[in-house]
Amino acid sequence: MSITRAKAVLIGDEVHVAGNKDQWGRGGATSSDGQASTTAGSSKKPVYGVIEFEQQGDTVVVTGKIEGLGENSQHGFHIHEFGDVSNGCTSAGAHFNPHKKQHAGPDDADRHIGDLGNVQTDGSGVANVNIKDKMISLNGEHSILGRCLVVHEKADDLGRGDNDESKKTGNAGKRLACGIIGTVNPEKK
Ligand SMILES: [Cu+2]
Ligand SMILES: [Zn+2]
Repeated sequence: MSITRAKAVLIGDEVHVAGNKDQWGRGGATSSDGQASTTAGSSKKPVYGVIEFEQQGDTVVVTGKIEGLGENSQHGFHIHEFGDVSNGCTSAGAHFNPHKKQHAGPDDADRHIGDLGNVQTDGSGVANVNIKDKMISLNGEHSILGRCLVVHEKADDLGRGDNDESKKTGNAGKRLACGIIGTVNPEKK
């Protein structure tokens, strides 16, 4: 039976990394002034998002909302190869790329399977995600199940930059948040 629905909960990378206390007070070490090491002097909301994936024929519809990002900005949005957040979003590995292609944009024929481009935020740092993609799948060789969804600090240049990194990562910078893509109850909306 084919899988039709999946979901990922994006959680700020600092929450995953042992020794960093997060904005919710979880995690480990505090600095000498008692402030959480990653949040000292800042009242910024943590990055958090819930993203759903629905297989509709050969298309996967990706919808949801991410909050706590920069205002009016673009953020690289990819499937990374491993569903492992044990050392934060770093352990998710590189972009999901089973055919050894170069990094590109979602509308390019030659791209990493995981290249979903960018999400765009509004004036409150909220991105409403609505992407339709025919390259990712919830089934078969291009299945994204058990892999990681990652949202980045900066805009993905979609492989159009003038440096080597553009063809690998799109120069999207740090991994702000990530979440493992898992199956959900197909009967519950
Ligand atoms: Cu990425
Ligand atoms: Zn890529």
